[in-house]
Parts: sequence; structure tokens; C-alpha cells
Amino acid sequence: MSTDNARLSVDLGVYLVTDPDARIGVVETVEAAVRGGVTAVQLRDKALSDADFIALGLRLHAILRPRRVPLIVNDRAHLVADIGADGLHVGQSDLDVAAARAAIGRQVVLGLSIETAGQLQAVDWNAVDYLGIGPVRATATKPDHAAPIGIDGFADICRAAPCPSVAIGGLTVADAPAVKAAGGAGLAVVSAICQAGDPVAATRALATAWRTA
Ligand code: TZP
Ligand code: MG
Repeated sequence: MSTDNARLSVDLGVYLVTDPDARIGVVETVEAAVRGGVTAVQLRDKALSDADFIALGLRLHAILRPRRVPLIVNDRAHLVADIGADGLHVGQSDLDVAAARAAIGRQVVLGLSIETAGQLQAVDWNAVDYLGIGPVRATATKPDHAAPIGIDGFADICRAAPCPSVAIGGLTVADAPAVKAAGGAGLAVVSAICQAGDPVAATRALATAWRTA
């Protein structure tokens, strides 16, 4: 089931969430991911100053825009316009989605993190375009993550959600069939690309796995 939002033209199939500690650097990782066939990129960095976040966002957008890969900003609704980002992603403890939607306007894609089925009850579906559901598995990438829900937990929440939903948390190429079978819109990954020995090949493997799942 989908919402009546015309906004979600974003392909979430292989959704890279950036790691400030990416093995070869964030910009280089995004370049590699584009070459490998990434379909969406989220700039996630909790530590950067706003000025540095904008500068990095502009660099990433310059890489992504010609390839028509959308750039989604994590948390910082107030920087979406400065970066010209295509989307915003907020977590449960960030700005609430109605306020986020008011800040970014109707044309920007809005994603929300969901950790439990219960959290679906509070969602303003008029504001949200897609969900990031997880963590599927425990992951060192996000030390403060909620309890892992497993693929079955993802499937349950995904089924109950009225909008496209990506899985996140400890995912690898091997998860593509189960996530797709659960009705997922894609795989959101950090370390599977950012810590890969060959991020181009890693992204390509994810893209192929998703397409053929
Ligand atoms: N939100 C839930 S788990 C997670 C985020 C940002 C980190 C996922 O990282 P990885 O390396 O793909 O497990
Ligand atoms: Mg957040």
C-alpha cells in the first residue's frame, strides 16, 4: 500500500547512509557508491558543525545530482534548503514529523525511523513518505540503537506500514531476498558500503542482489 504522496519518486532500493569514519572518506565513498549503482544517499553525521555539514552536503549533491541520485539529510531540517537536498530523515527523538514537514515544505521527501510496531500508532502519515525500520540486527555502527527486531520484526512492521519502508541495521547482500519478500522498498546500509574493501563492488553487489531478489 502506498500513500497518496506524489513526492516519493525516490528509489530506496540501495540506500547508503554515510559513516563519518568511512574507510576511504565520505566523499570518496559516495563517488564509489554512485559508480556501483546506489539509488539514494543519506548524509548522516552527528558531530559536524552546521557550516561543515552544509559544505559536505553541497559536495555530495554535486556528485549525486548529475546521476539523479537523491540526497537525504539526516536530522538537520534547517539545512535542507541550504544544501538543496531532496529529502530529510528524522529519528524518534528528533524533530517530530509535522514540524519537520512544516520546515521543509511539500516537495522534499521525509523519512522516519521506526524501531517498534507501537511507534506506528503515533505517525502522522500525512507528513511521512517512507520509513526506515530497524535495527534488524545489532550493529556497532549505532551504539545507542534500540533492540534488534530481526527480519521477522521488520516484516511485521513493514506489513502494517502504509508507506514504503526500508530495512536497516546489520544488513548485507544476503538479506536482499528476505527484505524484498517482506515487502520492503530497499536495503539501507552503512558499513556494508562504508567499510567495504571495495565500495564500488560492494554497492554493485547490493544493487544486483536487490534487483534480482
Ligand atoms: N539506524 C538504525 S541501525 C543504523 C542506523 C543509522 C546503523 C546501520 O549501520 P550498519 O553498519 O548498516 O549496520
Ligand atoms: Mg536522528
